[in-house]
Amino acid sequence: MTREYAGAMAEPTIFERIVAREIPAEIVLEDDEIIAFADIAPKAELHVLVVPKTARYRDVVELAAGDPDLLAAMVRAAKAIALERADGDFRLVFNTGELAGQTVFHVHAHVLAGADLTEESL
Ligand code: D5M
Repeated sequence: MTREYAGAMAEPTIFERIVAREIPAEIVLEDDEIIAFADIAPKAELHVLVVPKTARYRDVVELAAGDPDLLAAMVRAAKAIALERADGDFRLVFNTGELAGQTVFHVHAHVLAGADLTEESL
């Protein structure tokens, strides 16, 4: 896989390795730009990560500045997954920065859905 972002000397993130099929994941949606798979540590009945295949963007702020269409495609993918796998409603979370709990520095959206979401809200 071609490394495209500024930190090309850095180790590939776990998500690049999933895109490259180097490690397994339960993939629920994939197209040319996006892959979506089940979170390994689910925090809701449905917990899927929507991830652009490009590793160019570390977080949603960089993505919004660099490729807003790709950000919009992530939101559309989230809605499609929530419609297919839950009732269509969902929570979209972008942890942005270490102090906000971001652990993987390859932009990703957490799509959370299911009945349990109404028990605890932001
Ligand atoms: O979210 C990073 C998320 O990535 C966190 O919820 C766990 C998840 N994760 C980590 N490794 C894997 C694999 N191998 N498969 C599926 N999900 C994974 P953050 O917002 O950066 O804290």
